[in-house]
Amino acid sequence: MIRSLISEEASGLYTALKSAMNHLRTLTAKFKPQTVKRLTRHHVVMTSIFQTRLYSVSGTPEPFLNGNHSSYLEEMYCAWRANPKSVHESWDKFFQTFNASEPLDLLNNPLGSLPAAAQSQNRTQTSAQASKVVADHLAVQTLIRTYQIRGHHVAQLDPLGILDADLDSSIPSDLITSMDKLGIYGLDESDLDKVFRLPMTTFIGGSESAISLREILKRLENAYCRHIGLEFMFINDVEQCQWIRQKFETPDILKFTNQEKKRLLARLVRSTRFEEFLARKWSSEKRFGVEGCEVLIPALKTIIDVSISKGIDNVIMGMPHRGRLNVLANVIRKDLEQIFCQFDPKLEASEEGSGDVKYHLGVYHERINRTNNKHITMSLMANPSHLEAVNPVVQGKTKAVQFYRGDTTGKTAMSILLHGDAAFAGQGIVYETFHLSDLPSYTTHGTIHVVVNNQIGFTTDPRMARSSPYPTDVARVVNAPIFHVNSDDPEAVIYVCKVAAEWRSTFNKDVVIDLVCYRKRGHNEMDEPMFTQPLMYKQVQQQVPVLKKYADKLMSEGVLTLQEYEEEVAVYDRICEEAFTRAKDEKILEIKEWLDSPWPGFFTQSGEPKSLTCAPTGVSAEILQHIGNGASSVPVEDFTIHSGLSRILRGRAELVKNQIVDWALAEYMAFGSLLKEGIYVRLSGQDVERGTFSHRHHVLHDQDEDKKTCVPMNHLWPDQAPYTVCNSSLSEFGVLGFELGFAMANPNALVCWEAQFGDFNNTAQCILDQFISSGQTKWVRHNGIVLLLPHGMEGMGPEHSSARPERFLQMCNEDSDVYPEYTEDFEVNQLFDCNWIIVNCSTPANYFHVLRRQILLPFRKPLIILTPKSLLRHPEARSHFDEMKTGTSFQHIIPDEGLAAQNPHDVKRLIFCTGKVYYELAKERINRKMEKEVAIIRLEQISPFPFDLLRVEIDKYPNAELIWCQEEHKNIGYYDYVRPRFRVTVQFKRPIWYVGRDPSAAPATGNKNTHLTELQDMLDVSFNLQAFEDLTF
Ligand SMILES: Cc1ncc(C[n+]2csc(CCOP(=O)(O)OP(=O)(O)O)c2C)c(N)n1
Repeated sequence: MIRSLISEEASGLYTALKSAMNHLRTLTAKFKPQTVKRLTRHHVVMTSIFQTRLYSVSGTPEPFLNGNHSSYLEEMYCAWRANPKSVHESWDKFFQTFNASEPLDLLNNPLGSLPAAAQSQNRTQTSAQASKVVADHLAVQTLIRTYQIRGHHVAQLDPLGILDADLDSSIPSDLITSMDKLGIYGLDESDLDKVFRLPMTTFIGGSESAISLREILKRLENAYCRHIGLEFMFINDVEQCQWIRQKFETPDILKFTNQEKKRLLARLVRSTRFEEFLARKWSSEKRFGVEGCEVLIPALKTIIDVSISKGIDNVIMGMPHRGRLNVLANVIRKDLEQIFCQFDPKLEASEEGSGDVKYHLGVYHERINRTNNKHITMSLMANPSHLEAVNPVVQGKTKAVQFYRGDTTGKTAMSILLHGDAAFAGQGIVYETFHLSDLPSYTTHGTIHVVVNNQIGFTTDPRMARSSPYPTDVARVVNAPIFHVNSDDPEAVIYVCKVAAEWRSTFNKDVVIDLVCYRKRGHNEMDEPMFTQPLMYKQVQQQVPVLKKYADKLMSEGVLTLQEYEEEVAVYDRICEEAFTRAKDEKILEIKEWLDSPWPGFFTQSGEPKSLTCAPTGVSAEILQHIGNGASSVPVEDFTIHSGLSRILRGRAELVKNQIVDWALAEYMAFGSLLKEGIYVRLSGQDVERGTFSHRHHVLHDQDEDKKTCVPMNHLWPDQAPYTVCNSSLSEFGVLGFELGFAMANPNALVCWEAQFGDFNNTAQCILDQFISSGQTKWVRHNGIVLLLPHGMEGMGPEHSSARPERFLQMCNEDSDVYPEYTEDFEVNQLFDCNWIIVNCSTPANYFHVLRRQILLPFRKPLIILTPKSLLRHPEARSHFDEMKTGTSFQHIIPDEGLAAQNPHDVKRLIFCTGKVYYELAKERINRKMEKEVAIIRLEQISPFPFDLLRVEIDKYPNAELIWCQEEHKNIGYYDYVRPRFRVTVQFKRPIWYVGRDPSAAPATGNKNTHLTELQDMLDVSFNLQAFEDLTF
């Protein structure tokens, strides 16, 4: 196939050369000689001026005279024009020939035949020789490029020598693995000692610009096919490709000083001996050791050292189980006794935290980096078992750290993410997180990814675990270079890590290091790997540990003596032994020591809230007025907004004039007033800038100029805190995780994530289950993230109706069967004890208050808000400034304030409900003229359950029948949650009847008529005072 391609290409070569030459003549004629000279010096500039597309996708056959070759030709021609002596004499001859042959008629002439226009034998011969030289040069250039693209396929990456890292044992046909393959390029062994001028797109020559083909092959082999496999030619940026080529192709670049070698050995000693120490002391404990990839520790330390030398002083890391203890001990440098004591079964857990330490809790550590003597902060984020789920959380926290220190380019804080090979390939969140990496409001300006590619996932062979050649292919979507490296070559690993850190610092883009290694034991130390991977583990058993291999190497090089090596080992063993002794004195495991994001000054020294009160959340009418004006106007000159939006703003102005707010205005006022108080507000999610329901409009777009936008919220006060509102990528898992991480960095910020529709929260279920609902209990970590989940049965069908409140409620930690003890600070105490707060506000004012309360509380809890859809524009769903003014607060319940409340003894039925259904019930009550007989009470905060307030209301209506009415189906919504709580509230003395839709598997009907019938049925029963007459409870 390739052969036929080449001969086809060869016959077209003259045609292509002729047109290229004609093009060149025209083009260079336009340049002054000076320009030509400059272009030859700056290849990168030149290629962009000539607009050649340099890189094709790896694996596709490249046309022989594609843009790349023609750019080479251009390069040569420009150099020749500037100075004929500057190019090889063969090129000189070639250009003389072509320049002289005017006009050329080479069309349809096969390679090697004579041009019809040739006038003399001499001239013909010269021309033929010159064309051979050109063809050979072009062939060599193709060959170089082939290695750059496909060399990694034959690199020796697997330390076990069993599997191919790309899961493909075939050798690309265009790599020169035997001399006969030179024929593919029209070359043969006789060409091996011919000298070829090297193109600008390679650095294998070092200081030489021309070398023999034999040497070219050797150097390409060294750079691309040994222990490092590089994937970068898919990157659409010439400068970045050149940078990588220069880093890896330059001859002898992989040279280490003796001091560097010794440091590397010392780090390998620590990594290896740490695992061995744990194995000796706790032979029957799971450790998820890093054995088989001990080089991980020196690798991470190199990344950190180099990054620090480039200006980084804050590193935020996320990693799975494998090697976590070793990373804690030897990278983060957590006290060893703190790690060892966790293996003691007698250790008591401290009051807080569920003791999920060894493989999951995070740490935060400030220390001096010994290599640079710089003060640095390192944190490892707490993570659940769910592999890769921590990735977006780490990114969010990193973004926040950068944001709060004004680091807009990621020069001082960065993230490192570790991955397992199976998880990196298999988990979709990896892809979602990569897609955040270059978005303005989400970028952390480059993450260094390190894959511990032990070529197995639990018991699963990689050939059954992925469809891509490498586990890292997902990174190609963001043009991140991927450096595969054989982990048994520590120097190659360290070099790759150094380049990766420099890459991040130079280009502020992601990069992946694939440490191809093995797993010495089973998935954990108790597992038998021979059951499933017998051949692999026969080889593993014969494997010489990397520490021994490297120590032997250094000793054979004379860099190290045996005595020095043994001392290094003994010193570290002693450190471990001493820590082990001290660990025995640790009696209590203080989980607080394992916080990845401490909030200095927010809590007392002992980690308690400074008070257990919450100030009223209202603000002055002037502030409301001011924000209202801001929300109804365009704060900048010469800005043309859409006429429809002008109408909306005029409508808002009218409301504000009358001291009325709708939903959008209430949100504006909550955000705006917090900004005034110096609280940063961030709202992120799909289409949040305008709002899915076109009600928000926080970003105005000029109708005449692209990308000219204005965020009026940022123009409210001169000294206000900044406001970020950002449309996210179409991801829930990734973006919610990101915002959770963002909220972790600082308690004094309101961080909100909005789902497009509430039901989409379930694609982020892992973040909800593993982090948000249980994070504090497992990891002592408070978090005040706010989730806005549009919810409501409005006939839109099963897909857009339910935010699944039942799931959130089911995960609340409150005891449903116990009436809580009432104290003076009951409300705040209840909030303090809960794992998250769930509200369904029925008025804009209450929405305003609950958002503000989130910040005024002396602690942080996640807040889940079921937000409205039709209520956004419902004429009744409005609030007066009076409900938001100074002194007012969030109402946990909204009691009936109408006729029923005036004569409570006459009330026959008391309906409890939450959210939008209130408006349907209230309207129906008016229609039926039952305002005196039926009272309606709205539950605004569903969890924690307002037991005390409800008891007061129930007692107030002694003759009323109690009903829970919800528009959701019986098995969905709130009923299962409220039922037991109502029962304890009434001390099991009165029944509380259910009114609502029947149970259903789908959250809503897709048929509009059925929807309306169901609604009417529900209203009929709600106001049928005989409906439950003969029933007992
Ligand atoms: C999301 C998720 N699914 C399944 C598991 C169960 N599990 C734990 S480790 C593991 C294998 C991981 O393999 P790999 O990513 O290659 O890491 P390694 O253990 O080999 O270091 C699996 C499937 C998990 N922890 N998380």
